[in-house]
Amino acid sequence: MLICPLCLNDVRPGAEFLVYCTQHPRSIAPIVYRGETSDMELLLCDASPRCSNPQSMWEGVFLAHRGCRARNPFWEATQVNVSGKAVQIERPAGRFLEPDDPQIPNLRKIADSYRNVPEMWFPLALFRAINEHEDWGKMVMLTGPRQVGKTIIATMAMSQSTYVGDKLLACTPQAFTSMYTLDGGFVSKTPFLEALHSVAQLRRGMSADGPVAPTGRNEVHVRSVFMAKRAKKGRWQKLMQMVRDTIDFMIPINAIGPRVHPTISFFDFGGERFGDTAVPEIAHWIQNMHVLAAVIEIPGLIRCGRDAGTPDTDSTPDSVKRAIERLNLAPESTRRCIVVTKADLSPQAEAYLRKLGRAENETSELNGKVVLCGLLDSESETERALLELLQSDNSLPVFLIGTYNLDGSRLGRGTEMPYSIGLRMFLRWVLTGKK
Ligand SMILES: Nc1nc2c(ncn2[C@@H]2O[C@H](COP(=O)(O)OP(=O)(O)OP(=O)(O)O)[C@@H](O)[C@H]2O)c(=O)[nH]1
Ligand SMILES: [Mg+2]
Ligand SMILES: [Zn+2]
Ligand SMILES: [Zn+2]
Repeated sequence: MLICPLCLNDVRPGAEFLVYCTQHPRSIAPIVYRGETSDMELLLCDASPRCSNPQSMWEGVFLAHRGCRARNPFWEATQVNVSGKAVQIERPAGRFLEPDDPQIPNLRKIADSYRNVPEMWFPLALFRAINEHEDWGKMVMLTGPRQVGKTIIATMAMSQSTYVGDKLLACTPQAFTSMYTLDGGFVSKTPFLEALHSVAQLRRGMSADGPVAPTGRNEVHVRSVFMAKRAKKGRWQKLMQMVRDTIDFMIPINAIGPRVHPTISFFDFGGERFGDTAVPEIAHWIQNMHVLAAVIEIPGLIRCGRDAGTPDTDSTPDSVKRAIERLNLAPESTRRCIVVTKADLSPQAEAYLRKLGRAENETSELNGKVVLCGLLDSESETERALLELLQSDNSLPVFLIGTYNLDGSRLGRGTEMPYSIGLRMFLRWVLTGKK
């Protein structure tokens, strides 16, 4: 089953796509999806001689899903208006700023060529990222209550700083974000652009300005990180070559061509969706995922006596309790793990992060599971349950992650960019299944 990366609806037979190629901009008849595997090959530029269909994110084929609920930011009532329309995001005190991202001039150009199309355009690469074989694209569901740090993880996975000096995961991330409101209505313009803006800032080595806004109740952000390979040959390149060889062998005449960049797509839901009422929906989404990451935050663990007396309300659910519930929802085929966020806030976890930061490639001799077990309080019923789960399930890895300098204020300067420790190890496990 294919899904649209913007509205997240199933793409059913009869669904229509518009195709636009940045290298051969001209009118192409809409493509109708018939429900066959080979339909993927229709979603192409039909220029002759054959379009090179570049693997770069900002060139090549873009798609629009007809009837998609995601709106083009340039759409105005009855048609697209690109002239005179600045794409802006609002800042406090009535200020506005224009996000600067390679997606925006592109989107402007495409919108202008199809003035009567209200739907949002997106790169073919993004469509492939969430619809192709899991050898190429991993879909990761980040689950956890509000404010545990899910969005920070998805965002920092797009930051170059996360990969600096890594010899195993040798890559330059390229990022694409999309964002959707699940409960109908149109995607509001600003949250989408806000997401673009924070990633663009990270790409330029600046701190994301202002704290990350809470993900709305009914929103899910899909953030796809494209692991563009670095020039130097390393183990990673060899591994990718192997995968590529296999794919070439399996699909000898593949019009689309093998995808060069492996991807990780994060499905980052607003925390409150994870109240008990959302369980059927979560169970549905987990079926599609390759990886389920149950996110637990350190502040909850180092606060004592929580079980006694403090009711677990939906607005402040215990992240440990939620993690156990969500892990139990995952089907056999979904790989599961625990991610412990804000590890910089506990002395024990901090010490572990510092060791990890010094170790080349954040290797796994350092065991996050041991650290987490040390932090769990066996007096607490919930935490004891997690201890038991960790001890009984050897295949359940634990990743401790800390993100520093989130407000850009460390060292007293406002320009230091945030960086994460521990994230790389998690990403490598997501991609390869190995630590
Ligand atoms: N110190 C520290 N703070 C963090 C870390 N990760 C996240 N935070 C802070 O925790 C808050 C919540 O982070 P988010 O990533 O927005 O949380 P979320 O899980 O996406 O929350 P919702 O979207 O509301 O469900 C923000 O203020 C972050 O700055 C971390 O590793 N260390
Ligand atoms: Mg969020
Ligand atoms: Zn073309
Ligand atoms: Zn759609």
